Amino acid sequence: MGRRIIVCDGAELARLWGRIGAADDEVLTWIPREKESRARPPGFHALQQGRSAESISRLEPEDGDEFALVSEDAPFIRATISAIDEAAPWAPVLVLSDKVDSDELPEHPCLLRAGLRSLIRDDIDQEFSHLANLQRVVDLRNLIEPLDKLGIMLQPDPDPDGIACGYALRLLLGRKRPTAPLISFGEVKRPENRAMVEALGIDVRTVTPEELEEFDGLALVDVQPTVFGESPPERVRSVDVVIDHHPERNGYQATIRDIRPSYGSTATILTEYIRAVGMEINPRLATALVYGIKSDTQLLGRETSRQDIAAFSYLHAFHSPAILRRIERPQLPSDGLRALGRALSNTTVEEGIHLLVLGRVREDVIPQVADLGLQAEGAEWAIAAGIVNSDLVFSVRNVGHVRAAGEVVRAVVEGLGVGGGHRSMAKGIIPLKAFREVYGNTRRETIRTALLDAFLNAIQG
Ligand SMILES: [Mn+2]
Repeated sequence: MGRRIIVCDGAELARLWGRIGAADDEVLTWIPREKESRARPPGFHALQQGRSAESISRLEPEDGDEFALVSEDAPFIRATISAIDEAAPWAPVLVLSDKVDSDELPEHPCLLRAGLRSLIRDDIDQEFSHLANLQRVVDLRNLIEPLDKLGIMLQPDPDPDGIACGYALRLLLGRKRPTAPLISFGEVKRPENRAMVEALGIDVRTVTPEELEEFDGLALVDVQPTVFGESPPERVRSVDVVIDHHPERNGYQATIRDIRPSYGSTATILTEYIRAVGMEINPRLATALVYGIKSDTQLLGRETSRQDIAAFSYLHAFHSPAILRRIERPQLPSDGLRALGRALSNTTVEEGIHLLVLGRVREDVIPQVADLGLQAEGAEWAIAAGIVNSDLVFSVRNVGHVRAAGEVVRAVVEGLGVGGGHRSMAKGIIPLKAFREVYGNTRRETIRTALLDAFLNAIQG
């Protein structure tokens, strides 16, 4: 290991370096400026020959040593770099300066520039942001502490962001399920979201507006009361806490509100809380929050803020890849696999469309088969269709540079059922009754022909 040789331009910058706290293994030197009369900075060794190769040679640089130049003066930096190059031609150089930009520096095979005070400033700003989050948690804990029973309320049909945040808030408040249950006006419906609550062992209770009376306080996460309709139940119009990233709404009271519309997920806010209090983060919690951020930002895609990315990378070290895989790739039941086998046995990709018709299956099999279908050679679109209860349900995937999947699905289901989605993922539902009225029956071959035609038209239209 080589040494770090710090070369400061003048006594003032040397003293600044000393005040920041020099590392033990650093060789501290300074080059006195002209007419500099103040005393030698403590701990620093003066380079009496100034910015010359002789000065640097006196330090007996060896292979492996690294240099840092601390200066706000471009000519000083250029002269000193050339002195270092002469005395130690292989040495890497870090220039620390707020005023001198990279384009004022000479060509050099191994040179980096960074700010000096601005670098410290960024760290300090970061700490103040942790402090603001800590203050939020202190306020939250003080407010909730006296309440016997807190309802942590999620939106109806709770999504991964909401579920993760509810779980995180409960742990932050040091509560357990009986004194702070996760509640919602509607149940967790989507198969992916059910896979999440099952894999993580999180319980979300469905409540009626009347049942809210049993709670001494309400905290809403990833939702604001206005979501509950034009005239939300009386009890949710005045709540204790709202933590959300959707645009701020009026028309309700909240003692503590923390709403950050620039964030891609509420899980990012909860992660900042956890980080600020230095709470231990277990793999289940980290996985829940990682999945919440991923699903709300469509895998850190558009509408992702730098805070979302910071939270994601913080959590990533703690999450469980095994649990995450179970959520994202739920287990396929045997009959689902057999249905897939039959559909694959005579599969073809026609005009870039890979359509797999499964027959009657469990609903969560369908999106997984659609994911798989897109891997077929030549496929730009994959559609997996199956019968669930009295509906024809289909999931759609595409490679991303074609027409938006959501639009295509809306065109396909028009007048027949419901559907929608994003650019590369979508879902449609057509009641079997409506399908039969148009196409005569619901045999596999009929579904296949009908969907293929409808998709060809919608994609080309
Ligand atoms: Mn959200």
